[in-house]
Amino acid sequence: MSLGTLYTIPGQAQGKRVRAAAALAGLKVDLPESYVHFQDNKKPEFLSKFPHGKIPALDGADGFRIFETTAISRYIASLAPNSTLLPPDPKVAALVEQWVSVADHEIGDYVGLINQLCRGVIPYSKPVHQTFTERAIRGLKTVEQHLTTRTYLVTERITLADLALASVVFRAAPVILDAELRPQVPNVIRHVETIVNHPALKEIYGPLDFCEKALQFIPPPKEKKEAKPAAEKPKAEKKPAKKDDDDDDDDDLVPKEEPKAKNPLDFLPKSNFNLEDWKRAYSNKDTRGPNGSIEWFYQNFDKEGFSIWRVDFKYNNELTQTFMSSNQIGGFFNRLEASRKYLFGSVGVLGQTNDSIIAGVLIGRGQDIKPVVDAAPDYESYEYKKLDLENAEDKAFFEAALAWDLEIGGKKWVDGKNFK
Ligand SMILES: N[C@@H](CCC(=O)N[C@@H](CS)C(=O)NCC(=O)O)C(=O)O
Repeated sequence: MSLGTLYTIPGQAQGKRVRAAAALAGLKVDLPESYVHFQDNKKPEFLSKFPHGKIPALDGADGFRIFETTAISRYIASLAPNSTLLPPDPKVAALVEQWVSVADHEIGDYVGLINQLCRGVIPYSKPVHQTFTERAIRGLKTVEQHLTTRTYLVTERITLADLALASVVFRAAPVILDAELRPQVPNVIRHVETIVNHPALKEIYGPLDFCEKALQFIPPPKEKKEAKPAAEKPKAEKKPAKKDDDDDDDDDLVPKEEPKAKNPLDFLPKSNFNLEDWKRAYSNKDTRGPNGSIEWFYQNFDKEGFSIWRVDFKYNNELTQTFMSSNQIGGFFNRLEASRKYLFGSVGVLGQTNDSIIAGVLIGRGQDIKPVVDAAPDYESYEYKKLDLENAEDKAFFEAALAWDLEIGGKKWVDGKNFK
């Protein structure tokens, strides 16, 4: 029999912690049949059960309700006294509590705040970002030191402390655990790999998503003032003025472009599709209709030399205000600067505040998008799917993203950006 319904969403690390506790306790929890985050948790039905309006939250089959990750996990562990999750000895149990607290408040809270700073959810401050990073690393190093001589945090078996640490480190992987930091905390990495690969937990966690470089905040680009080529001066921007370019003068925040070695994309066989001409056609012409830029595109496109991709943001459930989602796209495009010669993009925010998604299309040099987009350190925050213009659905998607009238699952395009 099921313990009840656990409100969570598949990618939520805190939800994974609760589900992992249930799996190791030998208890079944159901996930809700339909739950739309940032929508259903704001409804009176949800709030009357869980007044804080956050997930995870457990709606017990016996009528008992509880929210907050730590409390739900602890409740589940206490229902399975024979599991190893919460040892009965008061001192050992207190040590479990100690490491849960270190994971949550000395690492997890800072990782969450760094993520929100970098994604523009909280107004960015470089010193604050640095301070939070230092504090998270201090927490990680304390755990690292402790794990040097131990497999698990408290006993010889997995306790709630291990599940707490693993869910926090799982969440930290794409945010701060980059190629430079990982070798400094090898036992933390070994620990999280042990937990997420445990046969009973593997399906719950899924793969770890370590970053190459820690997540950074890049302010939206300032207006480019330089003159356009005289020969074919583009018409005035046809898209609405963007309201997100901020006035931050701290140039230190913008990574300086290093002179690069020749890009391997330059060695691809020559293509007769001129990306610059396309960018001009797109800027100067109406998008749809006779003599529009889509018509120009089909007349000139070279599918051997270039490929077309659908792009979707992986963390839509973290998006709040649509203008912030738009900043997210602006930041991504800004970080793609080094690929300007190889890339065109039309990406938008679809939906409304607290219920939006980011999706669009890219046209990239070659048949693989990775060498084009990996110029942006956060390129892995997006999913890429190659589109086939012979396929009517893919073609319609491509055209709608170019024309900024794309609609996905009832969510309408509200704001967009072009990478030109
Ligand atoms: N203190 C809570 C935090 C959980 C939390 O932050 N949940 C987020 C999703 S990751 C949420 O439900 N946010 C909805 C909202 O802010 O309205 C816990 O540990 O369970």
